[in-house]
Amino acid sequence: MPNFGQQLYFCRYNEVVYNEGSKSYSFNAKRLLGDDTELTECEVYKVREMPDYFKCLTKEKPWRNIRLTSIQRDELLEMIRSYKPLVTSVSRVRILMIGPVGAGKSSFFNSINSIFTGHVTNKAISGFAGTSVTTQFRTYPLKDGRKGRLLPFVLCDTMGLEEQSGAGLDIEDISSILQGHVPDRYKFDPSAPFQPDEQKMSRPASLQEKIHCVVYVIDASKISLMSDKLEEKLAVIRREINSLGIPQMVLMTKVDEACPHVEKDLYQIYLSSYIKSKVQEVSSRLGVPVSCVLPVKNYSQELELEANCDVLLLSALQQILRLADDYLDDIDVI
Ligand SMILES: Nc1nc2c(ncn2[C@@H]2O[C@H](COP(=O)(O)OP(=O)(O)O)[C@@H](O)[C@H]2O)c(=O)[nH]1
Ligand SMILES: [Mg+2]
Repeated sequence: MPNFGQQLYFCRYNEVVYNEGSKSYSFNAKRLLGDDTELTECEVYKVREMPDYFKCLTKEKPWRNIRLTSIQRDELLEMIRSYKPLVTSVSRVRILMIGPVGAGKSSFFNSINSIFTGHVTNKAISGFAGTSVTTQFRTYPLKDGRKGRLLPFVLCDTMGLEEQSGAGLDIEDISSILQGHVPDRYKFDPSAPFQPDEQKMSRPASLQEKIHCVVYVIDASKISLMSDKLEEKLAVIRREINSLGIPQMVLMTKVDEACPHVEKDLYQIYLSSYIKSKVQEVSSRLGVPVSCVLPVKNYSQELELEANCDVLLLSALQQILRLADDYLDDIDVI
């Protein structure tokens, strides 16, 4: 007999027909179904108490020390505008975004572009279409203001990562991108990896053309649902990137969808024990340190910029630039 524990109630036409607190249940068709042998459906509901970390915001101090104010935003903006890559031969740091379809890669570019443009824009196509909406390799330089000068970084957007081999972005494609061989607007072919131009391959790409930091983009509410296959694929990619010495970090997107407190008020993000637990989960599943997992909320439905949202996005970018600098510093020594 199935064991439903101590509290099992059966109802028939809204009347409780069985509510004994016994541990196991013995089936009595007459009592339970009124001798109806043509039972077409039986629904079983389980009522669970909300986990504590979901119910409450921590009463202790915030788990990260970032103030989500407009002063902080202005400081970050200034710092990023005046940033110069550590090596003079590199004028702009190249950042590669990798992640499953719909995780928010294109939206991250749009969000950063919006902040520097001064209003919400949607230059990179984002949205849902089952498989990847983005099929081209796109490198997006960003401008400071509509007619402003170029900012010191380039965001590279890729096709989504899919768990099956032969679908989505391939490890060989990633390797070619990292080494700076894939041109802007190259259209990926999921059934065949990028074929480099023989002539171009004979000379290694310059440091300026290579990738200086890899950012995994992961949806906070999907991390628990990530399949073992995709986790394995990510592990292979990580090993390849590690072997090239390129730094890696994680952008954990859609924090608003993951936690109801954060959805209501983004200021609560560093008080949410749930988001903290998700950051730890992402860190252990992807094998990157907790300090390299940055929770963000991309602009998706908003029409106006908000300081708290900007601070999260810009501090993630600041972290990326710091990692890229460490990499360039290392290369320079060699
Ligand atoms: N609520 C919310 N929605 C987001 C966030 N980031 C992305 N989205 C939405 O998720 C969908 C997929 O995003 P997209 O950037 O196209 O994902 P990509 O396939 O990784 O490029 C879009 O409808 C976005 O508006 C976020 O932080 N919060
Ligand atoms: Mg996209």
